[in-house]
Amino acid sequence: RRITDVPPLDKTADGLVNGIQRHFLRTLGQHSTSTDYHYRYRALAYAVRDHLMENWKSTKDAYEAKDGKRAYYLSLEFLMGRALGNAVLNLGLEPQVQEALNTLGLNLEEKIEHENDAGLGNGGLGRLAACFVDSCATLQLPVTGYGIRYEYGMFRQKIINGHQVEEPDHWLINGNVWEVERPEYAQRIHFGGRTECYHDDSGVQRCRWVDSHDVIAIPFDTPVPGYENGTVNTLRLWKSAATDEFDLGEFNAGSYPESVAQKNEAEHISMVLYPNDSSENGKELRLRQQYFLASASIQDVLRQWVEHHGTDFSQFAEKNCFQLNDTHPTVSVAELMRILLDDYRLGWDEAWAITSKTMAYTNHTLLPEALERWPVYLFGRLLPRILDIIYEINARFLSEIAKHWPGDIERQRRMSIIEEGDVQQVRMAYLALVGCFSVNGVAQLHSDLLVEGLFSDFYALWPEKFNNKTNGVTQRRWMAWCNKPMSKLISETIGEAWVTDLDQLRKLAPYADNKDFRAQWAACKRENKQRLATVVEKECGVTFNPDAMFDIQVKRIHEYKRQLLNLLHVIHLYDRIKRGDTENWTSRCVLIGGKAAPGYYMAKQIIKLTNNIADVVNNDPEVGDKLKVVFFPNYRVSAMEIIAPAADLSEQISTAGKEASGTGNMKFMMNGAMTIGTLDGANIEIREEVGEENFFLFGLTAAEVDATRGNYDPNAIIAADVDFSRVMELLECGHFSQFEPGQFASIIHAIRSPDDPWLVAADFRSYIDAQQEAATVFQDQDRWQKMSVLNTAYSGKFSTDRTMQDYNRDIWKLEPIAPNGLT
Ligand code: DL6
Repeated sequence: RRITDVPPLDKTADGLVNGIQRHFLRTLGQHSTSTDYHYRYRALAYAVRDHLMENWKSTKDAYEAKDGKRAYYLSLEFLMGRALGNAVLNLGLEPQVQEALNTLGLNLEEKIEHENDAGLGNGGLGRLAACFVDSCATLQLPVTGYGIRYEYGMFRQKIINGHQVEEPDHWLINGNVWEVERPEYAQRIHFGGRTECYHDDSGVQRCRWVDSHDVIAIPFDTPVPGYENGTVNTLRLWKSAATDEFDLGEFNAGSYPESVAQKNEAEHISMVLYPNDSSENGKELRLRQQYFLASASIQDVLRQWVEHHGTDFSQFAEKNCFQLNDTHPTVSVAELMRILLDDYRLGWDEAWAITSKTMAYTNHTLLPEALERWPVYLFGRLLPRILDIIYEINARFLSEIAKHWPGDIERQRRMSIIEEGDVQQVRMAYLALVGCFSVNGVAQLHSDLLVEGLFSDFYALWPEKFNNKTNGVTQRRWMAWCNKPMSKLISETIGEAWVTDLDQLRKLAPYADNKDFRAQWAACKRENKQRLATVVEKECGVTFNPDAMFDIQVKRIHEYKRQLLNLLHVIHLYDRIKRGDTENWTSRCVLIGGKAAPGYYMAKQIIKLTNNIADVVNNDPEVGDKLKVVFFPNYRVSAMEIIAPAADLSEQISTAGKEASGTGNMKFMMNGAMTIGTLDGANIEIREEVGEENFFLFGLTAAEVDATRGNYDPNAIIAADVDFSRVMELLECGHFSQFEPGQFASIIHAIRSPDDPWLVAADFRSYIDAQQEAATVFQDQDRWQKMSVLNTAYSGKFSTDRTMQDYNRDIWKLEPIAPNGLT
């Protein structure tokens, strides 16, 4: 018998019971009296994972047999969240798992709580990557995700005396059932050293990287299951390790710290995720992480290529595509060049033709501080050979510019990959623009603003490179899994096809006029609100009334996202209650959640202000149920699975032109929340899809925001608006900082500053009015529920299945491949 001759798995509840018992006893060594519930979770997870393993293997075999084109999604972040529920859903095993757990006296929801979120991302960009790999598996596209296996993910947020306190997130502490180590595919990564030039056997001058201090990259693979289709794709995450575990000489000589110094330094690379979502501070370790990911992943792809095709790279570009998630992995452009030139001895032109047909770049932000630049001296010290190659790419590029725009020195300076100045810098976005055949933004407005502004010089040169790919989210996690009551109602009403074809939801639209359906819809929403209320009570000690409007803003805390504007509205409502202006009052429960970058003072002040306002409002008997406010601590993927289905009102209130797309906005819409928002990012497309009558619009447009600069007088705006003046008075008299005088001085100053880039005051009045309109409509529950149904019905565009089809049609051009005998 062969080692692979394993009897088929039993998919029945009984089979699962056997699997759980077997893993509990034989894999984990537990016995019946063991009360450590974590082991019960793991036994269940192993039993479910068993059902993925064979499909994983058949998927790989099918991809190899087909030898078709492959794509690789390179990202410093994959915010995967929990895996168990997603696997159960995608395998179609939920009824059997429920039954098996009943038999064993266990409960699925409870077990799921034992899994730590894989929080290997900051926010939207990382979660997008997770939704992308999910959709690729469902579409049976041969796409591999490549990232870093951070030992510590996004920090855990505690709130102490209203302040954010960060704690390390050791998510791997109890082991990780979902990963498989693949030491046989480890790669060696160079750092430091120098470039040496020499003549090869044919007398051609070549270069190589010598005297480097190397690190080993060890891959850990996570299965990514498609929805009931037999496909299981791979997310390959790299862990760093030393080339030598320790220096035995040093150890024998009695100096233990020195003996493990190299090991420690190497392991630092994959130790912790950088918790900054929009500004990188030129940290050396971050550049190490970026190169580590790029080099390990590209070497891995080339290893597979050479295994199957030898060193003939003539077809490489036709069969491979790297999608670079933001500027973070764009050093890949130079790394692929290096390997082709130095290791496989291709000529420059040949290597460049391959590289520039293989690399594609996605931009995720217009904020200038998020466009990474690295000091040349740092680059040269850490990656000397890579810097040589970037210089050469730049020299050739600048001569192209000179030919295209003769004599235009200013343009050459503007477009150069190397920025001149006191400290020369490598502009990573420009390296991507020069080296990639495709450059996309993540919503239509964002893509338009990129070519009109930030990248206009490059657009003038290569208009054909630029395209838009509006983001999405996966409806499997963000509806089918997290919103069971609504999913059930939808499937009973229009069938189940929406799970893999979200446009099907349009069939719900006529039901918006059906009173019975609306009542059922409202009942689902209420159940979800009750579930969130229970969590809020536990986490924040505040009682949310499920009949009130749940008004929610969850996302990273950043000034451009304008949580502050939300707070000004809350203060306004509080002021109205205190003044007795409560006729036809709509009760609200306001929930704000999100993490602030640890070094971002203003963001942390916004958290503190939220908590202080919440203290005053929630403890005032005169306010009672009319208004409740909480700051939801440690916002993360698994929290959003409870929050999104419960929202009535989705706050998408960034300064127009600043939010590239947003994806939380899509999750809320899909779950039947109404958006209150500016014309920013994907809000514009959400409004187009659902119709302007089902969206609460306010605020300046991106063009008006630009026109307001230099011509902005917030103090005059405040003085001319009685409500606004009263709000500022409450803030300024210390009403929310009774025992902390001056606590919010910087916030007050920011609102009143003519230089406030986020124009909070400019949008105050139209925001308050839009909020009032939302409150009025909420009182007409018939109308509200109708709008809610329509929001879900028209959310089909915002599935990552559509986004991935767009990437595939325009950029990757892959053929779907079904594993043998399975569809
Ligand atoms: O594309 C995913 C996501 C967008 O939805 C957000 O609008 C955008 O802010 C975010 N961008 C980043 C990049 N920041 N940095 N660096 O996180 O991407």
